[in-house]
Amino acid sequence: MKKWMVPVVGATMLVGACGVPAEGGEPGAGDSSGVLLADPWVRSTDGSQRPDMTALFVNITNPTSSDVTLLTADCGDVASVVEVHEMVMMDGEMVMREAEGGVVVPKESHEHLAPGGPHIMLRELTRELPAGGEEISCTLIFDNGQELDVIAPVKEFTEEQDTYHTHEDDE
Ligand SMILES: [Cu+2]
Repeated sequence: MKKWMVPVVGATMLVGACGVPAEGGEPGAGDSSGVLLADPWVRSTDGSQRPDMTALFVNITNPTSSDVTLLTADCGDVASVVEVHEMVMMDGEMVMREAEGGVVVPKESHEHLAPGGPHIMLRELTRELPAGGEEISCTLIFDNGQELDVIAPVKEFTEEQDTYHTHEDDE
C-alpha cells in the first residue's frame, strides 16, 4: 500500500488556520495529492481527571473532488485502544462517541480535529503523557487508501486552541 509522508515535524504556529496545508502541501496541486494533515498534537495528561485517556488532534484538508473518510489510526503502543470519535448533542449536552464509519472530510474542504469536535481518542494509555515530554507517532488511515504518518507533540490544552471551534450552543 502506498504511503504519503507528510513532514509535519517542525511545529508551526498556525494552530487551527483554515485550509493551510502548512508544509508538504503543494498549493494548487489539486486532485492528485490526496488529503493533507497539519498541526497534529496530543493533549497532555497533566492535571487530567482521566489520565488513562487523551486525544490526538490534527487539521485535515481534502483538496480532492471526492469526500474522504478518516477510518482509524494506529498510534503504536501508547494506547491500547484507538478510536475515531465525534461529538453529538445528547440531552442538551455535548458528548463524545465513536464515529460510526469514521469522520468525513468533505471534498474541497477541511475538517478540524480539535477539542470540542471530532478527535482521535487514545484510551487505556500505557503511560502518562506530560506536556513537552515527547512526540507521538500515529498513522491515520483513510478510505481512499491513504495512510498518513503524523508526529504529534504532547501539549497542554489551552483556550486559544478551543476558540477555533464553534459549538452549536455557543452564544
Ligand atoms: Cu473521545
